[in-house]
Amino acid sequence: MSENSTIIIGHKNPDTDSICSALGYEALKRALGEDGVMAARAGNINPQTDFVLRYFSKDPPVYLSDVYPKVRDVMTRDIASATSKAPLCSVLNAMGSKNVRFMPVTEDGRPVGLLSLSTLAEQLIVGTPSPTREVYTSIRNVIEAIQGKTAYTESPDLEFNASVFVGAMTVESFRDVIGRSDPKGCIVIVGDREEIQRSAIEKNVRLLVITGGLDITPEMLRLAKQRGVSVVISPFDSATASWLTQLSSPVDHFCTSDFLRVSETDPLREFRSRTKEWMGVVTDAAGSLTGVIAPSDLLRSSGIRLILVDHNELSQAVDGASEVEITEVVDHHRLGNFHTSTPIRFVNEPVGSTSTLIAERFFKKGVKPERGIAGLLLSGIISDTLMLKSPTATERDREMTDMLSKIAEIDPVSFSHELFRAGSGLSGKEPLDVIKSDFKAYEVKGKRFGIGQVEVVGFGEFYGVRKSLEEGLCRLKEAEGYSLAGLLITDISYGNSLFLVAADSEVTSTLGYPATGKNLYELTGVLSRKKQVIPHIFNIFSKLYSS
Ligand SMILES: [Mn+2]
Repeated sequence: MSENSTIIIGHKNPDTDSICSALGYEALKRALGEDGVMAARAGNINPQTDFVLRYFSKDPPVYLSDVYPKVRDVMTRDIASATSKAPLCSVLNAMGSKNVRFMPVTEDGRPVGLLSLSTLAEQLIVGTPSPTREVYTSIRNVIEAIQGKTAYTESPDLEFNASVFVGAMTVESFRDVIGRSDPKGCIVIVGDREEIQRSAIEKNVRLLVITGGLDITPEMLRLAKQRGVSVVISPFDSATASWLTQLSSPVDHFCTSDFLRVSETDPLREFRSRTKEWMGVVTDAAGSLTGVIAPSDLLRSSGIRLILVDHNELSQAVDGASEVEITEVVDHHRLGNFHTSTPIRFVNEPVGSTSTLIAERFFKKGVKPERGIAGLLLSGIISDTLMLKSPTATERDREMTDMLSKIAEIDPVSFSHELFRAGSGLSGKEPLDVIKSDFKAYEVKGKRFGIGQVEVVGFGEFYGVRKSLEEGLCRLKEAEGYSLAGLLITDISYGNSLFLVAADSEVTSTLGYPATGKNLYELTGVLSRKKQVIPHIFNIFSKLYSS
């Protein structure tokens, strides 16, 4: 999902109308010059829709399992980072100039640590003396840190474990202290105290730092060269030079490896409950550092906008829809509950399909859909109105069917036979797949029910699989806690339906449909789940569970 994209998406368990209206609306918006518009789907393509897409050589829209805002939608990408071996002092300089208090530390582009000013302060100031005496560094790093001038160096790039000694004591004490250390690990920092300088050189320390910008005598320098002792002159006093020598260590000695690692695809809501100060280091799928995320980023809009087609209830919408901005709705179903903070374009008209509404908008805008898009929209109308036989079909659907079939250059009636044949086929499928292929769930008075619909040509095939479908409905009812799970089997050749249900006894006893077998009802002349079945079930639930 790119930044600032508008996603046009139909309901979960998408049917042909919701897929085709989304693709049609995407085509219209692009024709009108709108950028960043993308059709998507919230579920698998059913066999009928698959037939339609193949017939008109169209790819299915992108599948989105959810639209929850993710870290990648709000994270800060343009950040400074430090490589693990960089001297701490230069990293601190960079942090100062960028005015940041955290900096990710990387090795080969992957985050290995996080340097934080507050923990660094603890380490450097509150730390016990012995750890701060120890430095892992190189002579070159020390020179950079103390702004030193080289008098003589040997192996300046070699990294070594150093103990830092400040020669602020008597020669006797100094010999005593340094005598206990490996001279090749000693950095001695001293002013113009020649006895200490001489003593250090005679001990073969690795590095002698002379502070206060004071020069070394030629004799002492000659001795140092003889002994292979590097000598550097720092403009700083001994205390400052000692402190800065600590800062010459590679940054990975100071960063913590215990930091918050975040993936770009992590949902944002996981971070909303964090109350303490935090900073997440963000990586891509390959594990490379791509940015950081902090509490202030959460205030930023994810930039994702949704256009809902063929539904307006959040319970039917793609997961996460409630957490992003919904900018538009184009639908032909009953109104469900959802609220917006700003006015939006909300189109809800009692026509047979959403594809009708999209097709009308094409013509109203003076845009002629290309042949394939006209075919898709025609398919959406045919599918939802059962080739205009459903009582939901209106004059407007008929008119769009005429106009679209001319552009698509197909005969709608013979095409509709192919379309419904492709979509049916009850046998040889998992019963739950049949039930869920076009399934809608609702809630009334805290009770839930769901009804699927399949189109068939004649009921013969249905009776062969009736038992397994009934078992499937029972399983679904239990799993989802429905008071009623039903399947409407609609014979499009005669315009009749059978209604197979698994329901609580108080529901079945009030259904009022003529039974034609156990849990099976005959709904003569019923084609529309939306118009002829759902309102009835709503009424029953409202009365049954009113208290
Ligand atoms: Mn529809």
